[in-house]
Amino acid sequence: PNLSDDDGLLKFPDDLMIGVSTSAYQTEGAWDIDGKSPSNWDEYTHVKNFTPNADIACDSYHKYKEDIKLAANANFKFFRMSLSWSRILPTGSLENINYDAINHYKKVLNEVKKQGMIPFVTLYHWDHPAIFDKFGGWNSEKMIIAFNNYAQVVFKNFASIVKFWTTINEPIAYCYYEHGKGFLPPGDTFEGRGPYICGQNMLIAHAQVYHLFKKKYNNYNPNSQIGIVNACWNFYPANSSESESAVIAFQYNCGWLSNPIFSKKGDYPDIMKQRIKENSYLEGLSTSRLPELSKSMIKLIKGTSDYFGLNYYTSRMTNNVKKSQSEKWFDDSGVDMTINNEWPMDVAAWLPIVPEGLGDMLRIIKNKYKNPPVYILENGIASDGNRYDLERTKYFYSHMKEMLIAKNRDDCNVKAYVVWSLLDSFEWVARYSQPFGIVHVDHNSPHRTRTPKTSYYWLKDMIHQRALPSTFITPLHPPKII
Ligand code: GBH
Repeated sequence: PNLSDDDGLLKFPDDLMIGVSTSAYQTEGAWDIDGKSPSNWDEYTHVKNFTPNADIACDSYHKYKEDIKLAANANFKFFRMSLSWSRILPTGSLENINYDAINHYKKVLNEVKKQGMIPFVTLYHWDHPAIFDKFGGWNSEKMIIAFNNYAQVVFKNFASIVKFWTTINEPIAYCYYEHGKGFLPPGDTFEGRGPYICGQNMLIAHAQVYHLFKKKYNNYNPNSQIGIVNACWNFYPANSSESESAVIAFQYNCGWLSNPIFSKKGDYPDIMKQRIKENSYLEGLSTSRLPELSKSMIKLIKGTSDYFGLNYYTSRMTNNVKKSQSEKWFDDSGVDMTINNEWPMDVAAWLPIVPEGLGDMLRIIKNKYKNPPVYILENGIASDGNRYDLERTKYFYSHMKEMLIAKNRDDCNVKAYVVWSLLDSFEWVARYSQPFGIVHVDHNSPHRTRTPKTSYYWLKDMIHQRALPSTFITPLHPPKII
């Protein structure tokens, strides 16, 4: 399309905020400092001898002012971060509130505001006091109570400073990898059941915390908002006779925990309930492996998000398959997922680059869930480690373009686009091999020196201009420092 076609379409409307994201465990380090207890991840990385691990990570616990300044200098308006549960409640109990941690986060949050940004705070980005794993972590209902306690302390101390809240980041990714595949702590392999139980406990914990917030803390700050973030991949049928497979895949991925909150009827998607029950009976079980949500639970959960929190990274092709013998949550769908070999690949093997998937996902959300306000809270790639990160810059261009077209042409109610991530940080089991940052961090230096990449300067420029050019213009190397 030429410039005149795009005129207007590629402008950033006034109600669109651009932000940048981090998470506590991936950046803070200071794993045993100022009263913090070991988290599930500290325990796991130590037991498994991760080298390097996240004991220091980006040392953001000490270098937070520099990080916040970097974000502010790039013109970002939202600063998304998470809190470390094991810092705030080291024993998990309300009897031991760690005021050093509270004071630390007060300083951080006030710094964000002082630098002219709006803090967007996630309560739970996958790290919790390690002791909880002794009773099964999120596979136990005890976690629901523990999460309520933690949320209460956080809200009491920070609800007057923070307006934008997220309860849980990507519940399904956590549940699938931690309680299904056993890749992540505590390393359970409980496929076919673990993820469903974990997902249900998180959903209930989320809903209770939403209600707690609305009842007691909503007016600490006018127009506060609280919601959940789901990672949604988009699905394309491998051929036209398989179109149903893409619809089903959506329900097992995005719909699983979105339907109970955003649909009119509530509850898990019908196709999930039906297929998992059928599969369970075929396996000789007398009840479904997917736990049931009672009527009162369905009611409790419905509507518990002030916005649709969306992390979008990638997409898959789908086709129908017969039920396999193994019990895996995705097998229950009867859908197989593949990567189209025409899609360019990121260095992360799970991440083919499919920008149109973001636009299509936004249109699906609009049509399925009555056009809720959407906060895109993560979007990014790990390629490349280079400071002249052309691949990443192009990725942001193509995804922001899709987002703007969905908003400006199709009236999708997108309110925020938040980049993942500010820093090259601890990328979970991939350690430091997948640098998602727009700022390079030298993990070999004790200073963890930060150097902005080309994508950082490019984003700064775009946010300043509040419009994208109609075609991608290759930025200069080395970046022009503005
Ligand atoms: C997000 O999850 C997370 O919220 C964020 O913390 C993370 O840094 C970011 O993505 C980038 O990865 O290698 O086959 O075991 C995205 C969902 C779930 C995708 C785990 C990668 C591991 C796939 N992620 N998954 S594999």
